[in-house]
Amino acid sequence: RKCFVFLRENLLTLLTIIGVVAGTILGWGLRASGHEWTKREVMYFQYPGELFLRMLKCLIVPLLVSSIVSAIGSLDLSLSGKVGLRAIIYYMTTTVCAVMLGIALVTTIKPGNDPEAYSQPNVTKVIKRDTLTPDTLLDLIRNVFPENIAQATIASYRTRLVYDMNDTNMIKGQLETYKIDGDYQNGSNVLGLVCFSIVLGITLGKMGDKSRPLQDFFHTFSEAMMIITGWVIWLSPLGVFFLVTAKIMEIDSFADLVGRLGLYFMTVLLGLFIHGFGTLSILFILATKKLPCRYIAKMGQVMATAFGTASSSATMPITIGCCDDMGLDPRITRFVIPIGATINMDGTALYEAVAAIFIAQLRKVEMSFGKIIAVSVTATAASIGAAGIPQAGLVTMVMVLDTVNLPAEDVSIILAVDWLLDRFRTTINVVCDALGAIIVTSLSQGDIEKARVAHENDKELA
Ligand code: DAS
Repeated sequence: RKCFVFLRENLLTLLTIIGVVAGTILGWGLRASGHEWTKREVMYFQYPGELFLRMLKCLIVPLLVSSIVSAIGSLDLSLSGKVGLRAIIYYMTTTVCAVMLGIALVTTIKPGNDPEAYSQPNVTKVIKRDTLTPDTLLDLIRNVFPENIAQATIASYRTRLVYDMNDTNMIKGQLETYKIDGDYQNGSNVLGLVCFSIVLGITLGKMGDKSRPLQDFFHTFSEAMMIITGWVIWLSPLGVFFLVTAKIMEIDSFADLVGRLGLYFMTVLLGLFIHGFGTLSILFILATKKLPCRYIAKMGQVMATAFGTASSSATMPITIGCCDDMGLDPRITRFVIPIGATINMDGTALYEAVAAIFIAQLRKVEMSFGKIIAVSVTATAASIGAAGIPQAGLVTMVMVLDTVNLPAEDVSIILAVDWLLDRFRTTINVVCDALGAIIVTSLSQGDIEKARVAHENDKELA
């Protein structure tokens, strides 16, 4: 009977995990068939998965804006200020811990000191339409103030991976730097949308009863988005099945995975594991006085979707749904999860620090203490600026390489294993966001109670 209840409650998660495994098997079989798959043929396999991903991405903007605006509007302003501050402190603490852990591991294990690792670099020709200027940190701040919020969801990058649709060896994506509307932008503009939503939420809160109809609109709109999420989520098993199949098909060789990039791959995985199940668990226990395992056990669907889609933004609606199922205060989760999915990417920060120092080791570049500090700062900034889309961390890596005077095209050295590392770091990004929502809710219980009592008293006096 217990097994039946477990299966019923976790049916979708189990089906999604089966989707990932089946996709891996089919992809492997199609690769082993000996046929030289072109990007176009792979794209046809990926097509159903792409439609699933687009449905989730389509929910990001309406859900993000309506959730943040209605959450802040429904909390009294002093409470939303405290909740926001706790969330930001949690995000910064976990990201800095992740970067420091990554640096400690890569400077101890030294995966790049293996001379043959760089003997046949996977470096592809780089179309440098323009030199990368180091004002990438300024891009980050620039994105906070989008000039047009309707464009805010476009993850506009100076550098991106482009593929030749008829190329059969797709992993050698070309790095292309290009200008966007005559203006450099690097990173995701969703940051701007989050900031606009916070300002609008605070404004509606300050307007009091005058803004009640608009607050009710955003609240209802957010609930409607969550209902649609509940429908889309049932497509996850099929969606991740096709996404994983296509991804496995296009990998030209696994040799890198176990060969020259194997030690680098294991260093990043070890870091993600220690951070996810070590650092985060310790912070969780310190903050909530509870063990995280029973919460993480309820995050199966969230982790499977994050792993299958490699997109924390696309997983965001499912993360919010998971927090609702855990009985968390929706006003807190709808405030902190969209912000966390946008700026809190611990897995990405750890990975960028490790990868940049790994490449520096390959190139025999001396990493002085000052350079390591510079890598820490830019890896943190790059993870904040990275969009929650596949391989966003690889692209913002350019910002970190800039700092240690490494050429942008060196990104292509680690390209061969990035598609798999991306899935692991996205899963850690999402788990960290969900644990953050639980921690902030737990730390805010007292304030929520005080605000509720004050609200009751006001009503009695009125
Ligand atoms: N795939 C990104 C995400 O969705 C992470 C990354 O590319 O580093 O979080």
